[in-house]
Amino acid sequence: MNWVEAGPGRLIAVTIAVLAAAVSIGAIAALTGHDDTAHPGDIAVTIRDFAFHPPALEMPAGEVGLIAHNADAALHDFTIDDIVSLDVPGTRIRRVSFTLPPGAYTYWCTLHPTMTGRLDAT
Ligand SMILES: [Cu+2]
Repeated sequence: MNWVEAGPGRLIAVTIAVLAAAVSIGAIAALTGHDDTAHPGDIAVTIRDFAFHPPALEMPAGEVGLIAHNADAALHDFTIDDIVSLDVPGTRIRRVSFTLPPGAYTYWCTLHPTMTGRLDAT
């Protein structure tokens, strides 16, 4: 009945391997700064079919939290020139915060320049 005795040892080894993998993934996420958790007051943007939804945003100027959900398979980014650029891999959610002075802006995807939107910060 060796398999009975080997059972728990094997389970512990597998558990340790799984925990080590989980710790590694957590460390990578921390190093790369990925944050896909929405914070209260975040502006939400969805990217779908190579377009931003909504195509226009209004928000108070100042510190802005933006959470972008890329529903496409392709990599996109959310860029406001000289202010922010956020890569959003396919099917992923990414969050970024930045300071936005009052004004009218265009946001766009630098990988697909026909993807644009208008943002008014007051
Ligand atoms: Cu794009």
